[in-house]
Amino acid sequence: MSQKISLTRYLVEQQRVDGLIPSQLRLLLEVVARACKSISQAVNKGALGGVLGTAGSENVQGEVQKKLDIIANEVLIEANEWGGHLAAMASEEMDGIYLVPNRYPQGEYLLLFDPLDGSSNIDVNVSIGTIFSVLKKPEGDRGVEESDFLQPGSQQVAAGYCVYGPQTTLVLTVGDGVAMFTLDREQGSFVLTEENVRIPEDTKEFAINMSNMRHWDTPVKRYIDECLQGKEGPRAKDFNMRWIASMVADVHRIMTRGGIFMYPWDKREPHKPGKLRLMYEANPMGWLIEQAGGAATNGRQRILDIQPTQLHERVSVILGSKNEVERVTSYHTGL
Ligand code: P6P
Repeated sequence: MSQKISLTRYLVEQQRVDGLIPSQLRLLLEVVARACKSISQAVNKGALGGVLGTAGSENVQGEVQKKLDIIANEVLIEANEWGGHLAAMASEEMDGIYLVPNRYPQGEYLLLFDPLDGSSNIDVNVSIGTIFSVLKKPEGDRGVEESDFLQPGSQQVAAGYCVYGPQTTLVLTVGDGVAMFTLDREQGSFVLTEENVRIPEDTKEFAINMSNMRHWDTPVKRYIDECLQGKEGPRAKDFNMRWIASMVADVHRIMTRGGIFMYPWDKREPHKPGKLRLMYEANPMGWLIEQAGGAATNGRQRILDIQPTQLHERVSVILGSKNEVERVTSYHTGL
């Protein structure tokens, strides 16, 4: 049987071979992975763990918080604050940034996360996940401020997600391709199960919430309409549709077999550029998709080139198989 390579060994070898992973970053990634294992345990308990249902509070987005949203957030904060690898954290579930307390050593990284993405699926036992993004703290001895987080996605030094589904799978990039690790519950460790992940440049599968069709902008309506016309239409092929309403699960399917995921701007809240958040959803997912040979835009611009102006800003997201994303983007730009 081929030898199992643990996440720890993978990261040590990546550090040794190409120096892409300084020791502080390797520690950070191992701590985040350990936190995801704890979150996976809590998710798997479900009703038996008393973790289902709402927490009776709202987050900064004005969304009702589920108990597991808060649990996952606390697990990530407590796991990461003492290790000396971080200066501060930011989360979908917290209004402002979280500075590492002075009683702990300060590190050179900033960690951003959506602790539990897809919360609407928690109580119905459908896959959910954790998304995270790592940036470097700007040089200098001054304390970290929120503006230090406002870096384009192209500045990320690591990004990943952990999907809590039939398997618990951690998907990670540090800028040298994408690797997948499956949680071996008997050993309690993540084991390398896929590396150099590649997304097919073409697809026959799109993911979008069709109930919003009447609110979409013309380019999105045109693209989906052409897909729905199938073989008889301009695409000359039939398409399939998926929508799990959990970005992590939809993106994981695309990482595994290709496809295009779209959560575009729509007329319901025209002042908002989109529903999904740039800093801790679109940026990490966009980098992972690009690292696997796909593309990620907001319809007009590469996601990773967007200069953030607010920590919780939203963005229109079109990502996945390169040729499909480029087609949708061309319908927006006319190029
Ligand atoms: P809708 C989950 O709440 C989320 O942020 C993403 O994970 C998911 O893709 C999207 O929202 C689902 O949104 O409007 O279809 O419920």
